[in-house]
Amino acid sequence: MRAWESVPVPTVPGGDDGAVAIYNAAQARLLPVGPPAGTARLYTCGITPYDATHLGHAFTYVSIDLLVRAWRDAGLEVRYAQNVTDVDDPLLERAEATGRDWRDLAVEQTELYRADMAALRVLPPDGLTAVSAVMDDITQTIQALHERQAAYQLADPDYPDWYFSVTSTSNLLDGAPVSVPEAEHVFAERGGDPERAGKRHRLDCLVWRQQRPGEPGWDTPLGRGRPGWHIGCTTIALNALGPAFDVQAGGSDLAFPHHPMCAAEARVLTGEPFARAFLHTGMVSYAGEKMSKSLGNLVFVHQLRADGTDPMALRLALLAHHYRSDWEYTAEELAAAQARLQRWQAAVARPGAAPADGVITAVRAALRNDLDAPAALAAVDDWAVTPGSDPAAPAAVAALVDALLGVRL
Ligand code: 5CA
Ligand code: ZN
Repeated sequence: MRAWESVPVPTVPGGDDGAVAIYNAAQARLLPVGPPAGTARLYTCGITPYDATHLGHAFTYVSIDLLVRAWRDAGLEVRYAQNVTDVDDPLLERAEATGRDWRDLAVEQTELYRADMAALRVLPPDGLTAVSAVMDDITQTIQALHERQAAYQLADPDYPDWYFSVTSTSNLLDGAPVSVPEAEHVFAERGGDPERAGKRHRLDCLVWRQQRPGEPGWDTPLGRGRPGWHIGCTTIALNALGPAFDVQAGGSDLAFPHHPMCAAEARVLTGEPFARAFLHTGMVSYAGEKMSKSLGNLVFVHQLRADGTDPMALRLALLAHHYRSDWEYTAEELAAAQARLQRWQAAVARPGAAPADGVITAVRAALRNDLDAPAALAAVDDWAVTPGSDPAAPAAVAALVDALLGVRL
């Protein structure tokens, strides 16, 4: 399905040489991501469409947008796929609790998300793929896993669900940011069912769930039911990008088990790695807790917009935090970003200013160095207070800030 309207991205001179590096958790160091030339391939885990778009989501997608923009600045094309998890427990539970059809809820919330992303000038993926639209593909993926002895059906007379066998490939916990004892706990917290009787391994993840009363179901050779969470992203990413694509991105709450599960399933299917690198964004909290749908401590982008917040000020408030840091949103953050936006707007409205070369180099270097947005903002702040008389500089810096930071002044 369609994503959202793109915005033009100005070209900033001098970007063609050099690579973008991001922090690689498995190797605990910075590594270049993307090919030296040609097309970079990115998969971003999309929303589960209820309670969209809160500031945690916005931080994640604005941070990932920096990678897309840095790649483009380095002369690469970007092939970019993103899913919408419109068939999963939390969405279905919310629909049930509020007496709504899950499809209506998903459509409404996806539309809000699109409008918020467009307002924040996040460059769109090539398309959004709803899990509900690819049931045949997902079924085929599970059948292919089954043929390779990596998926099995439970001998449960009521609900013979299908599971992915985590021991069918190299250790799932290799490179995972959790210790073995933690893994089951985190797995259970994030939708897993370690206690389910009859599984071969407690971490085996559900890939196909037979229909329960009141739940949606699709008729497939696996039975009438619906897919588990991870298999949707595995299928959508492989079909859109092929194996060994450059980056899979999402919040750090996906670092386990979601991303390793996707990777393990894909490795069995293709014999190749899934993503070459993962990008995990920090968690935004509010009022002392991680901003989350289950806790309900949410600040919504559409609410701030309706209250008259300039989306560019909001974008600057998000960019003031490095993508890997966890941070707490406060109203003061937004006020500070609003003030910065006004300073920058005044600076680019000057008839002349300090030459742009230095700030272009600094912003570009900061972003190529693990998407260091706070360092990039500091470089623009410095330029804005430096006097000068270069008549071309204000427009050049406005283009720089637009192209690389996505902030239109
Ligand atoms: N549909 C799945 C991914 S396949 C999902 O996690 N959906 S979500 O709606 O819960 O989250 C969408 C994205 O926002 C994910 O990348 C998630 O990691 C990220 N996210 C969720 N909450 C926060 C938060 N408080 N701070 C930062 N990012 C968050
Ligand atoms: Zn995902």
